Amino acid sequence: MDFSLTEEQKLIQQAAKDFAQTELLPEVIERDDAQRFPEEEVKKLGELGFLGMMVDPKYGGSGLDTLSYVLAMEELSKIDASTSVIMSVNNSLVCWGLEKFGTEEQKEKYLTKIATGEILGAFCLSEPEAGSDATSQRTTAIDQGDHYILNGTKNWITNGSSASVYIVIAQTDKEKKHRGINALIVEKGAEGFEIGPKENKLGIRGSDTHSLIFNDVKVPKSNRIGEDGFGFKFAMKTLAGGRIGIAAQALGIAAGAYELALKYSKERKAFGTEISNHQAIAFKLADMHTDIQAARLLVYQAARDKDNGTNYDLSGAMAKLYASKVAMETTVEAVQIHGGNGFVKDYHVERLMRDAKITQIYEGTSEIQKIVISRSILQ
Ligand code: COS
Repeated sequence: MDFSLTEEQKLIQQAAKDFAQTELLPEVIERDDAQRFPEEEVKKLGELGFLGMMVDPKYGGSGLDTLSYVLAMEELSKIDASTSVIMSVNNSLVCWGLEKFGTEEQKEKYLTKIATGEILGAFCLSEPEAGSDATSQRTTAIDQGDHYILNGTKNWITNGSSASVYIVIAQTDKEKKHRGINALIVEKGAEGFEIGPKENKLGIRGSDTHSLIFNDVKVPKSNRIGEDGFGFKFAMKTLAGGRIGIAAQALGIAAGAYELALKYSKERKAFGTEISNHQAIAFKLADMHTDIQAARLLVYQAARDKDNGTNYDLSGAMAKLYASKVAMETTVEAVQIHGGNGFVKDYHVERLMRDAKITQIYEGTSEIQKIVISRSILQ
């Protein structure tokens, strides 16, 4: 496996690193505290082409590969996982699905604006009673000839209030179970579409997470993505790629916490020497470094699989499962290395620890990844 980066990939990585340092770092603690959406920062991300990284330039995207996207996600997530999830959802859950399965009309109308960051997109699958058990959709999209009537509630939607376009998964024909599900494009402001209150979260507090309520919302049939009944497969295929983005986010969170812990351990003194000279700390750093590199290889491999046209259901699930575990473990150890300072906000690691947890939950919990992995190896 050769993961040597091209000049272009190195440039993207550096651009993301610079952006994170100059644009995200200065107010990241305040945004987390106040649960403030990074509006200006996201606008700039769009201008730099980070919101439609893999989209064909003819639809306003940057035309880059998945590995470039992963490199950018990693760098941004080292500093600000709230901003990186906004970017991840826009790229992998909205742009990718629209470009791959949308009609030309849908691409021209929606993708071109979402890929440039002029507007944001959201992906709406989870419900109060259908998160992991995604086939049990209670939201209904009843066929009325030339349109659908959408009713139901979606939960924990990233970009919930900041998006302008929502891809909503809903059940059209209950008898057909998952084969009766559709994916519909719903515009903000549609009559009967209400944005619920913002969630008060443990981590990624700068991203806006909302429930969404649909009350007899009329959606034209031209806004359905794919054939009738394609919605569940659409969601699964889209999430398979989304998981690579979240794996990269987890990797970045882990790497960010490790870098802070490494630096701190060389500055902080205890028992007459820098704490990095104590084996108790040095061994923690050795474990963190090894785990992060192993996670990085899995994440890059999944990205490569996607770029090479190889099936990435398995590699993406393994990358997410492992990188999110490493993110959780590494951030806990980074707080430990910082001691009392790790427990206060100024040192950033407590935030990274809070942010890490969601990577084991969203876009398929770790338990769901194990279902995907075990089914794949046992088939
Ligand atoms: N790509 C394409 N199709 C897929 C797929 C994939 N990665 N995974 C499943 N499918 C298809 C199957 O082929 C099957 O279709 P057919 O019956 O036409 O062959 C259909 O989807 C249903 O699959 P399955 O029977 O495996 O469904 P299960 O109910 O057993 O659930 C899991 C499968 C658990 C993998 C799925 O429900 C899942 O991923 N859940 C987690 C959802 C999630 O990530 N939620 C977070 C919300 S977004 S933040």
